[in-house]
Formats: sequence, C-alpha cells, structure tokens
Amino acid sequence: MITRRSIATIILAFIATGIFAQDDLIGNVPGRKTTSLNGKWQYIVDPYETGFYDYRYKERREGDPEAYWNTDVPRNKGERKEHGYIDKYTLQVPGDWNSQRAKFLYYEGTVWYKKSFDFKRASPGGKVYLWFGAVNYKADVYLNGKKLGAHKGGFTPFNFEVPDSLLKATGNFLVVKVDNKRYAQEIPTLNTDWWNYGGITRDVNLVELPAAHILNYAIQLKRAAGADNDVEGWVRLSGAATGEQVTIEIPELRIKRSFTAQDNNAAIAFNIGTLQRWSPENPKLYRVIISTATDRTEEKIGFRTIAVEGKKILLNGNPLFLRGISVHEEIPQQARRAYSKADAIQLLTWAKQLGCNMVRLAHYPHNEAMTRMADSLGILVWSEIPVYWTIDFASKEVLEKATVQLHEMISRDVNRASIIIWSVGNETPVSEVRTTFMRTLLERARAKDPTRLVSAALEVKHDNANNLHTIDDPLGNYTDIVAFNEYLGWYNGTPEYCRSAKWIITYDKPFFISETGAEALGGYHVDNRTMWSEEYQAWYYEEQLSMLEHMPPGFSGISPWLLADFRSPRRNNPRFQDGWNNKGLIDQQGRKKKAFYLVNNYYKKIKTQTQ
Ligand code: GCB
Repeated sequence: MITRRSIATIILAFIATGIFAQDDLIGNVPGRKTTSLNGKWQYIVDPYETGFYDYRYKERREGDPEAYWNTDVPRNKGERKEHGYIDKYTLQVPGDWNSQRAKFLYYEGTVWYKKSFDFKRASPGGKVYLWFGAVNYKADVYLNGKKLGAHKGGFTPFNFEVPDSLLKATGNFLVVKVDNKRYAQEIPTLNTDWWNYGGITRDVNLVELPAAHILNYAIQLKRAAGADNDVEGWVRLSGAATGEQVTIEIPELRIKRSFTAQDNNAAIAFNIGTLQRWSPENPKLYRVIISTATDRTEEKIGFRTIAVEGKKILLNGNPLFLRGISVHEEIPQQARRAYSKADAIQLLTWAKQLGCNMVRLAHYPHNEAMTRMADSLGILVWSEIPVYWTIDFASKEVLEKATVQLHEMISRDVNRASIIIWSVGNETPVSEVRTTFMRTLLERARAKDPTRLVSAALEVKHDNANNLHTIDDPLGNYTDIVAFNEYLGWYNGTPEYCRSAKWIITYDKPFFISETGAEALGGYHVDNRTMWSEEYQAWYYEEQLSMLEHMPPGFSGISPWLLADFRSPRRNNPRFQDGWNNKGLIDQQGRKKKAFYLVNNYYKKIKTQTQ
C-alpha cells in the first residue's frame, strides 16, 4: 500500500540522492514536436584544430573570422578566408565518419560539421532546444557564431536551449566541432577492444516545448518480487508554477492520477491495479499520457517487476534464466555504427533467431532505437557505460565523468521495460581504489533508478594448474547479480579444459556469464583442432555449453561474446583478423557461423527446461 507518508519519504529520498539535481535532459524526444536536422552536413577535417586554436595555440575568440564556427563567406573580395564548407565535402548524419569515406577509415581527431537551416516555429512563445542523440566524443556546438555549449561522452544524448535572440527564420549556420581523440582521463580511456568510430553518430533534432514544460519522467513498477502493481517514479518540470499539477493517464487501464510538484519536481506513486505485465512472451505496452496545465506528452510504456531473491532473478515474480547475447552497436556488413530503427531490427532479429530473451548491449549505451525496439519485441536488456578495463580510478574528475554518462543513460531509458540491468563497467582490475570507484557508481545508479538491478562484468581468478576458477572480486559484494566474463578454452587452455573445470562463486546471489567466446573467420572451414576455423569455434561452444550443465547453484544466464564480428584495431593477425575481432556467431558478411546453431540448440533446450 502506498500511503501519504511513503510518498513524502520517496520525495525526500529523491531529493537527498540528487535525482532531482541538475538534469536538463529532455526525455521521450521521439514523442515531441521535432524538426530533424539529419541529412547531409558539410565538413572540414581539421587534425591540427586550426579552426579552434590560433597559431599561438590560443583558443579563438567568438568573433574571430578564422574560427571555423564563423561564416566561411568572405565579406568582400579582398578578405582572405582559409576555411570553407562546400558540397564536395559532406557526411551523412547520423552516421560515423569512418565508414563514409576511405580517407576516414582510421581517422581519430577533429572534424567540423556544418548545417544551414531555416526554421519556422510551430507555436510562438515556447522554447527551442537543440538535441543530439550522441556525438563521439566531444562536441562543441555553435549557432550563428555563438557557442551553445559543449558535451563529452560518445554514447548518450544531450541538449542545449537555443536562445530566442539567436534563432533565425532563414539561414541559420550551425557548426559542431567533433573530436574523437582518446585520452587517459576520459571514458572510455585510451584502450578498448573496439573501433573508436567518430562523428555525429545519432539523430539531431530541434525540439519545441512550451515555456513551462515537462522535461522528463519515470513511470515504472517498483522493484519487487510480489504481485503488487505499485508504480514509483517522478516527473521533472521546467518553469512550472508552485503547486503545479502533474497528471498521469493510462486510458486502457482507466487510470488518471494527479500529483503536486514542488520546485519543478513531482514524486509519483500509485497502485496501477490489474494489468498485463510486460514480459518477453507478452511485451505489452500501454499508452501513458503525462500532462500539466501547459504541456502534454505521451508514449508507450511497459510494466514489469524485476528483483533478486537469494540466488534467483525474478521477472514478474517468476524465476528468470537469461538466454542472452552480447552485441556491439555495429553493422558488420558495412563496418559501421548502427543508428537506425532498421539497424535495430536487423540486430535484434538475429538475437531472436538465436533464441535469445536478452541482449547485453556492450560496452556503452546503444542508440534509442535499440532499446525502444527491445521494448516492442520483448527482449530484455543489460545496458552499460563504457567504464572499460583500466581507467583512472583514483581521479575524482573521472568518477564525475562516469557519473554523467550513467545519469544520461538512465535518464534517456528510464521508461524502457526491457531494461532490467544497469551495468557500471566491464573487466575493471581489482584494487581498493577501483572498488570504491565502482561501488560509488553502483550506488549512484541505484539512487537514480531504484527500480532496476545493477551490476558490472567482473573477471575470473584462474588457477590453470588445478583448473580451478574463482569469482571473488570484492565488487561482487555490491552488485545485485554477479556477472563475469570467462574464456576457458580460448584465452585459458583449450576447450577440453571445460570438462574438468571447477567453479567457485563466492556470493549468495544469482550469477550470470556476461561473456564467453572464441574467434573464427567466417567461411574458414578446416577441422576442430585448427584455430580460427568455424569448426574450432564450434568445438569451443560444444565444450562450454556442456560445462554449463554442471555450474554451481545460482546460474542464471549467459550472454556469449558475441552476436557479430566487429572492427577492432587490436586484432592484427593479418590472415584471420585483419583489424576485426571475429568472435561473432555471425560473420563480417552477415552469415551465420556453425557455432550460431549450437548456441541456438542450447537455448531451445534451456527454454523448455526453464518454462
Ligand atoms: C573481453 C572484453 C571484450 C573483448 C573480448 C575479447 O573480455 O570484455 O570487450 O572484445 O573480451 O574478444 O577478448
């Protein structure tokens, strides 16, 4: 039962944990009045950042005619201009630059993007925001010669309010300096096992909202194992009057509830009554309308509970086994970032064909089309921030950068029923300072979204001489489920090691194998003792999958590494890798490898056992 007292407690808890703090990200952008700025953008490649720094390497000032955010048109025939945007040099937005032109294949650095546009407001008096789905990695955004702002983080959305005085009806000159250089103090850091695709990789929109508007909201069932359909959430407003009423409607369920906002925030708590809960078998979505006196938005939201009890994961109160697959945000046949609905359909259809009920979206938040499609198709999601391998765990600034990405990931997708796990990182090396860092992220994820589980992919302690494999990373004490990556038979020994392997998992929690896999060059057929062949990869999976029959109690799922081959500059065997990590169950041409069918059979079997 939700009482008045518990509502007050929820409000206080949210305020204390900073959920309501400084978060101006607009939620549900696809449901808003938008003008797309996708399409062709002109560009200048600027490896020396000449458009940003002068010859003394001082940052250029606002009116500097040589700054690349300023007009490229000479004022008179005597004016020297050493930059310019022309149609000969265009890139498609959204999209990474690497796959669009041969000269960009390995480019990391600065590219200036420019778009001219006209703009007619749908209604006068409102606010206009410029919203980016993602830019990798740093974006400096300028409109008509003025800086709107900057953003770091390559996989999450951001927006800037556009002042009225700046926006013109015709001939707006929008410039984005995109820089994807890698740095030790950024997230991810210098070293990853994937290609650092640069560019304006996701949609760009102008979003129009009334002067007083709804910014974002969370409307989800409480984290619980029981049958009570208690909604717990919040609505964040901008420019609201004191005591503003926020109304939530779910017409199909005849729900209409109002809540009072204080300081632009309203805590939402109500019992939804009888409903069809969202699940992979029945991905039921309800139309939910959120309104205030001045604004209204709606979208389709699913309701399900997720919880952990002892060594079990419970979805809607029932034990859940995750038949997963890890996925990079990449379309292998075109060696490019995925960004569209069609891309999401391709990747998630492959996952379905494999027999999955879950995807691990590695190693960073994927585009919004993926998580929305997962909601519609009924696929559970693990969503992760790119705290990967060895970042600077001692640095407070790095922790804050990770927190920004964590908050942006959660803000965008907080209403996606498909997402059941927020992951704060992957294979971070055990040390006290790292555990403190990661634990802080787990706590912040819980504070921002108390309705979901939190985790991180850990490493295994291997005693190869005794074929003994232990998971006792102290970080596992703080996650809701213990997840670990293991490559027994690939990085450790050969696949038959799996037959006598002993596993020790030292927590009283469910555990999940967040990665396992082996490489094979698609179409390379020899025999199962020949490395890089499809037969070797198939042998690896045969041994791995039979080992799984004897895992200790608490075994709750697996997401093999991974759905499809992907570009990685660390992989330099010229014959069998050539700049690709070929651990995909699907190859660079989109063909299913032998191992695909083994995992598929395993999942069919597991499905009948776990239903
Ligand atoms: C891992 C990493 C993943 C790599 C994979 C591999 O443990 O988490 O990002 O790509 O192994 O192929 O080695």
